[in-house]
Amino acid sequence: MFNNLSKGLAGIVRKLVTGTNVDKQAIEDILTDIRKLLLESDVDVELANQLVANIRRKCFEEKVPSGMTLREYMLKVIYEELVRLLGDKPSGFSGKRIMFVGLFGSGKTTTIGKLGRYFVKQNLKPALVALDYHRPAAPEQLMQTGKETNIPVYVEESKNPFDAAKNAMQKFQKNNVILFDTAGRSALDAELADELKKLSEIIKPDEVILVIPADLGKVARKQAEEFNKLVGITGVIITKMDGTAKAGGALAATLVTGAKVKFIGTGEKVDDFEPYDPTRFVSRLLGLGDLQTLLEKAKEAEIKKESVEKIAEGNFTLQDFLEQIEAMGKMGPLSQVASMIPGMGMVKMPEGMLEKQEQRLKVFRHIIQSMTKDERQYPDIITSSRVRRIAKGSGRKEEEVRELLNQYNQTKKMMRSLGGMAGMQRGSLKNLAKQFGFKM
Ligand SMILES: Nc1nc2c(ncn2[C@@H]2O[C@H](COP(=O)(O)OP(=O)(O)O)[C@@H](O)[C@H]2O)c(=O)[nH]1
Ligand SMILES: [Mg+2]
Repeated sequence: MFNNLSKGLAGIVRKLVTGTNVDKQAIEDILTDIRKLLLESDVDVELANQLVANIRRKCFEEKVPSGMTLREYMLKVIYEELVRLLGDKPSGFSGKRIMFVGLFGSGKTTTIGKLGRYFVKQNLKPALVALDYHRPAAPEQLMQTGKETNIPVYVEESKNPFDAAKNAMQKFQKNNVILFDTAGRSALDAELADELKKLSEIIKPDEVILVIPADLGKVARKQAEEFNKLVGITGVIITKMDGTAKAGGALAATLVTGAKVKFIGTGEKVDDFEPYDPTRFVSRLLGLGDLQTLLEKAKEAEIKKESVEKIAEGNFTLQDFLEQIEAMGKMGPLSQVASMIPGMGMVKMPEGMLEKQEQRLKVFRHIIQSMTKDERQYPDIITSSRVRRIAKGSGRKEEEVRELLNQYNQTKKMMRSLGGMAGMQRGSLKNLAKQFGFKM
C-alpha cells in the first residue's frame, strides 16, 4: 500500500539518519525531495508547499530542544507535519444509523460488508439495508454480502428506496447498527442529489460516511465538498489503498475538507480493511517504528547527556557504561527499542542477535554492579585478583569479566578513533545504538 510514497519517504529518512552532516544545504535538499515526492503522490501543491514551509520554519527558526540532535529534531518535525497533513486522531463511529454515500464503483457495498463484519467482531448486531434500486444487480450484491458475512439484509419488494428505509428501520429495531447502502452514479447529478437528500431526511442518520477510492486523487476534495454540502458527511472511508501509488492525494484532499478518515480499504476481500490511525499510519509510511513513543521514552529514561557525550568522545568510565545500560533497560526490551530507532527498522538484523545482546548487557550490568566505585571510575586498576573477586561477587565467570573489560576498551578505542564523527553525532540515539554493538 502507498508503495511509492512510503518507499520515497523511507529513502529520505534513511538519508537523514545516515547522512554524514546535517547542515542548511542538507535540510534544503531533504525538503526538496519531500515536496517532489508529495506532488508525485498527487498531494495538492498548496498543501505540499505549506508542509515544507512548516518544516523549514521549525528547523531554522525554532530552537532544537536540548538533548536532541538537529537530525532527530528534523525527523520529529517531518513526522509531526505529516501527521498533521494526514489527520490527527483516529475516530470511531457513534450512533445507530449509518448512511453510506459515494459515486458508483467507489466501493460502498464492499465497504458495508467489511464494516458489518467489523461490527460483528465487536459483538454488535449489525443489519444492512439496500437502497439502490436503479441497478438491478445492486440489491442482489448486498444480499450476497450479507450471506457471506452472516448479517441480515433488507431488500424492498416495491423497489422504492424511501419505503425501504422506513420499513428497514422498523424491522431492525433490535439491531445496534444499521448500514444503509445508497445508490451511486458516475457523477453527482440532480436526481441522485434529490434522492440522497430525501433519504437522509427519512433516516436521520447518526453518521454519513462518504466512500472514496484512493485512485480518485485530487478530485476527492471536490467530491467531499459536494457531498458534504448535500447531506453533511461525518466521516470518510478511503477504499482501494492497495491499488494506487498516488493515494496521498485522496487522503490529503479529503482531510482538507475537515472530514475524518475512519477506515481504509486495502483490497477486495472482507478482511482487507483497517481503522485509520494517522500517527501509526505515518510511522509506517516513513518506515520508522513509532518515533514519537521513542522520543517520549527517551525523555522518561533521562539518558544522561553528559555520559553520552563522554562516550562519544571515547572518554567514559564503566560507571557511564552502566548508566547507559540502565537507561536502555528502562526503554524496554532491546528489540522494541531497536525497532523505534529511526533507520533501525530498515536494517535487517540476524535472528536472535538482539536477544543475545540483551542477555549480554544483563551480565555486564551485574558485573559492573559488583565493582567498587574506584574500579568503575578507573577500570585500569582492575588486576587479575580484582577480576577474580568481581567474578565471585557477581556470580559470573572470570572470562565474562574480562570480556566486559575488553568490550569497554575496544569501544573506547573505537570512539576515539572515530574522533570528529563521533563528536558530530554526540548525543544521538544512533550513537547509542552503535555503543551497544548495533550497526546502522
Ligand atoms: N482493490 C480493491 N478493490 C476494492 C476495494 N473496495 C472495493 N473494491 C472493488 O471495487 C469495485 C466496486 O465496489 P462496490 O462495492 O460494488 O462499489 P459501489 O458501487 O460503491 O457499491 C468492486 O469490484 C470491488 O471489489 C478495495 O479496498 N480494494
Ligand atoms: Mg453498490
